[in-house]
Amino acid sequence: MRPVTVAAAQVGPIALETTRSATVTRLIGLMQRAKARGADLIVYPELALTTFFPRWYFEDEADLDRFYERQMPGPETRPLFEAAGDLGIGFSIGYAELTADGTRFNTAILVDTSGAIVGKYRKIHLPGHREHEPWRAFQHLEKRYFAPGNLGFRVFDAFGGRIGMAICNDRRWPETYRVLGLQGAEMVLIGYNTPIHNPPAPEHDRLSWHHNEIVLQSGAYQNATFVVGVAKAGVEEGVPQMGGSLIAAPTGETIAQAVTEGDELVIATCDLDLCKSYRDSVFAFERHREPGAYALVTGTKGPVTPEEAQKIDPALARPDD
Ligand code: CDV
Repeated sequence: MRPVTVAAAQVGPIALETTRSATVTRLIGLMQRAKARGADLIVYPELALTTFFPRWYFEDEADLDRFYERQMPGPETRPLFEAAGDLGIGFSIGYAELTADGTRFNTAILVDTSGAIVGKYRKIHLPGHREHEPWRAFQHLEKRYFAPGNLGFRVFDAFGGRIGMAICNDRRWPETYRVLGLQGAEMVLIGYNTPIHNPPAPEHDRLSWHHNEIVLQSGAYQNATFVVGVAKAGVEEGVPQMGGSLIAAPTGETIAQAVTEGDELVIATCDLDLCKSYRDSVFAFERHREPGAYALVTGTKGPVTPEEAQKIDPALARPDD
């Protein structure tokens, strides 16, 4: 057995004016409670240090800067790293990153039980829109405020296993999990901020929890990995965001799930050896995958006509005798 006790630290709303230090103190409280309940690793949501600021249009780029971290740890976040080191617990957290060359990323890091950063991921699938769209009840300006991640989907050997990270909208895309699965990921950590109301498609609203659960479960099952989904939940600055934080096993089952829309620890002890049974049988990639038949997956970004598809994958044009 290779047990890892993981705590999905669902976080309730963070107000616009809440200070970084107040939020870090709150996150440390969750960390202490997780440690008391035996956790080796605590996972915080996407952009966990501030309110979900892409819901506002800021005309002046300078107004944005207060939401971003220029260093990690920085003066206000260092106490989180120190608490982790003192308690001997690892963590993963999402935050807005502003690099030295001025690039903005939606980032997550993995920190080991000594308080050292051992992995970084920058969000690749950025949802929403780039321009101000006043008709919406609220904005979702991730495409404006972040560049697409440039680190790919990497795995990190830590906590006695192989860990991958993804962020929010990434969880809806099978490619995310498959790229991590092909590198042997045994646990994928995914923080999210998901408004229940989807302005361009309000007919999806009632299905938010269903969609969350099916993508996390299928990502886990189809790639023989645990998946930890962690929400920033509740009504934040007037916008209801879904909770539903959960831990899915390689069986495809949810083994622990939040019951509130506020601060809540969702904890499970995950035996990473459970991944092996699926990876050695139905999802033994090296025996059963047929990448030669998947040319369209990387050969086009959007839908193509059947004729265009044949140019990308000549097998689609072959006479069927
Ligand atoms: N933060 C996100 O990436 N949110 C998206 C919403 C906008 C659909 C999500 O996929 O949950």
